[in-house]
Amino acid sequence: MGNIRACIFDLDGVIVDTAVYHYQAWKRLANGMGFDFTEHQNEQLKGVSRMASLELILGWGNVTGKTEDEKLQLATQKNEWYNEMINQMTPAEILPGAREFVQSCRDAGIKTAIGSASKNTPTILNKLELSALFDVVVDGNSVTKPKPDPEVFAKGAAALNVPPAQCVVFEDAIAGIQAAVAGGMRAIGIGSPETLTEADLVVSGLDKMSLEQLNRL
Ligand code: B16
Ligand code: MG
Repeated sequence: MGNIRACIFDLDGVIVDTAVYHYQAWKRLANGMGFDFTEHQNEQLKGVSRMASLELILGWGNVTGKTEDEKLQLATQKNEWYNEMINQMTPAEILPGAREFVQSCRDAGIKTAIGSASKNTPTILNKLELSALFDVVVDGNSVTKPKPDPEVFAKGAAALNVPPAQCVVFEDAIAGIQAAVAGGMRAIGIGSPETLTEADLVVSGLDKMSLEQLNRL
């Protein structure tokens, strides 16, 4: 199977679309502090860690002077609301073609991993009944440096015991593509070629991916 031995998948925006739940929870938090939070702003939080997202939102609302403790409380409150929603998720919310493509990789002997910024990755994989499809899960609980730092994908490759040059990363965020490239891996963008300009290939979703395309990279 070509020289690709491992596929590392971002979670949000690649396997499942949790952006709508993040949006609702952040909006509730922002509204509670007296300002609005738009879908356009939510777009800018894709792939961004929870605390970094909060900092951006406080900035947009011109909120200053919050202590670290207060920021932690706000992030915890948002996460509680977010968890109420993701705990209701079912496998019906897996994005089109995602399960099938990951399974076809495994059938071809290609190793599979998740590389996500989300600390809620285990809950989401569990709710989607996808945990068994991945050999390794690296998420926000085990990384210290956010994308575009390559740490999350480098850890995935190391845990799979596959050299970066033989790994492909699937990502929907610009910072995620940059993280893959910085880690010496090939990158497939999920989204639009106009946005994900540094990717080796861009497709609209995993339903448009095939093993033949992996071979041609
Ligand atoms: P949590 P990904 C990212 O996941 C999301 O895109 C981003 O919007 C979110 O803030 C981040 O996870 C942290 O999520 O609050 O659950 O730890 O795209 O890297 O899979
Ligand atoms: Mg993502």
